[in-house]
Amino acid sequence: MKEKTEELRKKLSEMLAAAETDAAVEAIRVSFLGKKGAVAELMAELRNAADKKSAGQIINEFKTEAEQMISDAAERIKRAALDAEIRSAKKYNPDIRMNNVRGSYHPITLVSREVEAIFKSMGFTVEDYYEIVDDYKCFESLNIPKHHPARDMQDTYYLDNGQLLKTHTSAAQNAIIRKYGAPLRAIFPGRCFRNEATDACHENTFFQMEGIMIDENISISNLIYFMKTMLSEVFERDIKVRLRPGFFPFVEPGFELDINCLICGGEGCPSCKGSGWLELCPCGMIHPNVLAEGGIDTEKYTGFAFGLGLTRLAMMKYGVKDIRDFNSGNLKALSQFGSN
Ligand code: FA5
Repeated sequence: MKEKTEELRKKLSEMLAAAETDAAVEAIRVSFLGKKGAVAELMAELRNAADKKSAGQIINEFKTEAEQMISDAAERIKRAALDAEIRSAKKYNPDIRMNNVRGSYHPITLVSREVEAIFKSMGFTVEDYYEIVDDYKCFESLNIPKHHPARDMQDTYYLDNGQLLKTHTSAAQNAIIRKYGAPLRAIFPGRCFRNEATDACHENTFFQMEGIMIDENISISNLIYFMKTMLSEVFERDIKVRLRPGFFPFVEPGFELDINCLICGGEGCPSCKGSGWLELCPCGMIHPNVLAEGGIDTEKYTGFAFGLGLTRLAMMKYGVKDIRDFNSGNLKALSQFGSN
């Protein structure tokens, strides 16, 4: 029986390889698995066989294998037909998308990918986090207890269930520190929401990119090195920055890193609210309370964190004068920065 099924398997394989249509495969299926097909004939032979049991098993194994071979061939033909259809559609209409309009990446996506690549090349991983978080994640884990005046800096959208829309990407710090422990290098871009009065440099929905690095002996020099590298690679030219003290309860010491406004060259315009400088990337050494809340041994490890204003960075990089253009859905304005 074994030789017979081997012979049938070979024949079936050759026939299926030569089949080019559904109908051909179906004919082969009937000739092998149909009522009067090759398998049925083998079964009929079984009646007189001495080794009914083992021969029956061989036939059944062949039947299962034949079913699989036939279904694979049918799938191959279906896929080939679909490919041919796509090819012919492209031949007569090279761009089968709507009215030949090509999509393009949003400038925030472009700038985010660029910054991600820079940090990845320096050993940082890119993490993702929720947009809806709880009070603990957004404030308490960051050394901002209830009723702390620092909460007033971020007018928050609360949901009926007590959760809130994250006001800053720092809201992911605790979860990411807890997830990986130390040493750690991670960035996490994300959308943030604040109840802001909007103007040329403030939106109620905007993007930030948080970065944290925790290890032994991390100091302010490391922080400054990484900020400088990132900015010089994004802008590919020398730009003026200034570092001044800034207060955030989750860092100590904390800094405001401002960039000379590239829209007006520092003269003062609506994009920088007339100051010639734009607040871009507050940063600082992570407060020991925040490290401890994330389960880090504060005797052994220190770290820095920054909160890059990604939407503002895109403004400066692409010369967009009004931040509100990014959320406008205006394709004329948004599609000029890069195509897919
Ligand atoms: C924060 O959100 C802190 N979480 C940043 C931080 C992280 C500090 C880690 C220290 C360590 P701030 O509220 O300043 O800080 O926002 C950070 C940046 O986000 C700003 O510099 C700015 O570039 C951008 N940003 C803030 N609010 C808006 C807004 N309404 N529209 C556009 N961009 C904004």
